[in-house]
Amino acid sequence: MSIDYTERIPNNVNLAEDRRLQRALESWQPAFLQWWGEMGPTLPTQDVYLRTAVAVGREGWANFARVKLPEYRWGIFLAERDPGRRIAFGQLKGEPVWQQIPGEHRSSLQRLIVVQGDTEPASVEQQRRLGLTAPSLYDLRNLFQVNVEEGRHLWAMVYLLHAYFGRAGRDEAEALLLRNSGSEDSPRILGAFNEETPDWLSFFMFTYFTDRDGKYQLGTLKESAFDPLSRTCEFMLKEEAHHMFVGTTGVDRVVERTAVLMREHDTDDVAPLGGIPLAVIQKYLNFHYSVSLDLFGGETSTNVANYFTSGLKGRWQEERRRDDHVLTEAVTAVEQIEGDRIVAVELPALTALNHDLRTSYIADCETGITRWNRILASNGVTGPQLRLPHVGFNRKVGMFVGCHVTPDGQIVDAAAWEAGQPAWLPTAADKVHVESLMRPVYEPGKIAAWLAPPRNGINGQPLDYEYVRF
Ligand code: BYC
Repeated sequence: MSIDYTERIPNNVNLAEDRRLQRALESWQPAFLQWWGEMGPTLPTQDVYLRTAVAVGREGWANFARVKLPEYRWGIFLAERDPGRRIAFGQLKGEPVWQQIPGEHRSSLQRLIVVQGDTEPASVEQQRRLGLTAPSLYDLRNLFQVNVEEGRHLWAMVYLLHAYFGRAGRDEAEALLLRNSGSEDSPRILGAFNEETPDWLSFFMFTYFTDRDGKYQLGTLKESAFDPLSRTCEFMLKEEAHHMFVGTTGVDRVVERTAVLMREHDTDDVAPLGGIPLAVIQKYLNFHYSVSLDLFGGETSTNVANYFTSGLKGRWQEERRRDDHVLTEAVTAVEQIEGDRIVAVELPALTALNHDLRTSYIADCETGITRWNRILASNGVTGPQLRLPHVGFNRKVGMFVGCHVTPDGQIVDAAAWEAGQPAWLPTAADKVHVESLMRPVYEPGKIAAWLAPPRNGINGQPLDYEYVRF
């Protein structure tokens, strides 16, 4: 299914055949562009070497070209429709998927789409000033790639709101541009999207941990009985892979540089040498991991049980699971707090689906840890290792709220928590040091000294390619 680029809004949904919808979206478009101008990247550029989706199939789905950022062709792209697709889980398992929304599921689906949609512009807002301090043109280009695609993911959700939710959907689409990350009066909906991303270490951690929540949440929405949502998320996931690549390889490069400095100078204190100490990397990791765990909601949730039972939101890789896909009888082990201990108890699997998704996410996060520790080892750093903190550490959502859990998983009192914090979460001094390293490096082929160069360029281009022109 090709994408029509002759339209004002590029799309593969035959927008031209639905004049009302087309007009509605065309009237949202200037508001989006105004939002991009005010809340998008602050660094002025001439053009950027960007990937743009041109088809939704497996092969050759995107092309690369120099693009003026505000002229990026944001559009509406859904994965191809499978006419035989059936609901894979819940009470309606085996029935054909929906092309329209059953009235009784309207408000729940709208809520899910709004929550998903809200995160996309939020991340662009969080990252808007990073262009001023990029460690290379390669990294700067990657930042802008992530930003334009998050903008496109906003378009994806806005399309669904306009096409399927009438007046209420149009109002929600407007509101997505009115809430802002960190705003006192109208913040973004989910906690992690109101945190700052003030430096590139935070950006790499965000794209590793928070974008990975996006992967898992989109994976569950891809299972939805509401077929247009499923198809939208399927295509978003394709774009999302690069965002996590930016995070994974970004942290790789920071860890590699730190390890080299540690070995060459035989010290853990690489800060005076212009590196980021491993302990500081660990603290940033602790922070981003814990706020990202909050994005999975409570360990037990009747919301999620209802979403599953009614077919709105499935599980990660639903169709690969070897069970009845209905789960009315199933139980699962979930951590609970018992006095000053954390123990596992059996709970109905249906209400523990957020926990189920979070478990898959945590296993995926572990792959980064293994990778980074391998980089440390291969550079001769055998002592300290990176690790994920305990799931109860620093939590603001779910059963660990109000409970002081150390990265090791010990429940401690408020005084011990206060005393331990400087060793567990970035301190003001850590942030000042990281901030002091954030100086833009905009000469083609040059890289800031606090991280290693990337292994390869983008789309086969050399590392000294002029990825961004001013
Ligand atoms: N902050 O029943 P519960 C991405 C609310 S990231 C604030 O446990 P549920 C991306 C919750 O809404 C993926 N509030 O929650 C990444 C509920 O409120 P109501 C984004 C929170 O519904 C990087 C109440 O607490 N997509 O794509 O089972 C860059 C009770 O909670 C939070 C989605 O999240 C929080 N962290 O699950 C760009 C998918 N957590 O309804 C993009 C859509 C919970 O009682 N969203 N609450 O007023 C969902 O599936 C669910 O809404 C959640 C929560 C998983 C978020």
